[in-house]
Amino acid sequence: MSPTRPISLTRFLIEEQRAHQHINADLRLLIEVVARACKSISIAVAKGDLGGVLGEAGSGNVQGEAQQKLDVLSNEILLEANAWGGHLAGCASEEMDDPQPIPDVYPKGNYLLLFDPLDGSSNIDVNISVGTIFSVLRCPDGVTEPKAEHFCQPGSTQVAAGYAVYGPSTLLVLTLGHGTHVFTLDRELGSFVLTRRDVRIPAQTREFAINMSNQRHWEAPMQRYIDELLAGKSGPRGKDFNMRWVASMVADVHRILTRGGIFIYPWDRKDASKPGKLRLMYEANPMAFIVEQAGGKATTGRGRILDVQPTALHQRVPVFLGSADEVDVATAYHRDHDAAQ
Ligand code: P6P
Repeated sequence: MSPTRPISLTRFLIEEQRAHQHINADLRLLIEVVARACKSISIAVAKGDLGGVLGEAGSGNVQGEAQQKLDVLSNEILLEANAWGGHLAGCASEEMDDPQPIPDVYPKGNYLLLFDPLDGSSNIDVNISVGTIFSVLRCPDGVTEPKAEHFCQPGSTQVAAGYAVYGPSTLLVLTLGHGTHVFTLDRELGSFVLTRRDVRIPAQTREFAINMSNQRHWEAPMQRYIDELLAGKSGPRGKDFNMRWVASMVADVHRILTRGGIFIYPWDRKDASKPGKLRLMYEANPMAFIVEQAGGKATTGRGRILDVQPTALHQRVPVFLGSADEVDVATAYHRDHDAAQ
């Protein structure tokens, strides 16, 4: 019997469109356009020094971070790819202060696309995996020039979300609300091929991901939670834990999607004015959607991330996501602490 032919992203999306009414041709086109843009970004990232695009761009973004040349290039690739298709009303990006409307010369669609074009870009110059994160929302009826407030919808309203991870292989991880699926870029074919359908995150784990250098700045329940992980089998958790921290959210989340774990970026006093480091609209929300569709959980330490009502396009939140049982344990430390106040 001949081996089953690999399922391309295009075939997968057509089959999903047949199976689920809310997946229409415009959404299918949107995902294919974003996937094609991620292929172009993968090629640019893989050139490294040979591409002349390493190092800083000499500009800063709305986050106050120095932009890498590849941040700016990746942002431009995504904007140009999505301008002409007629599927979008507008885009918002970590790299742009304000949303970008679709140019008037092109038809406008009913979707809003938000992205972090190159997450973890501070890792590029040291050749560590980076990625692109994206989120898809519906544009409110009658809005043709979407403003920031039109993007500020709870993560539970997302119609699709995904990330590309530019690692030893380039992967596209995607959810349209019916499971989380992994596609691997076949560089000979030049297309993404389905390699894992309906991924499930193990409910329990012995692995946590956090930047321990911030420990002295955390709230008391966070200190206690991590202390008890570090106490291992002789402590209250009764088992030893391992730690990983890549400092590329896409890489850390993909590891957790693959073998379980908990990823935490909690609030800390380093910059007490900010509610967290990671951005809600184009980091936390898409990753939360992907993780929940794979059977995991995602909270702010006090509530479900997808239920947060956004108040600003670039707002930040604390993030606890991954193996459902471990996220419940970590969140309970915070809720118990709050209840005792
Ligand atoms: P730190 C990358 O800048 C990022 O936004 C995420 O990809 C990553 O998880 C986090 O910040 C790393 O933060 O403080 O460890 O450098």
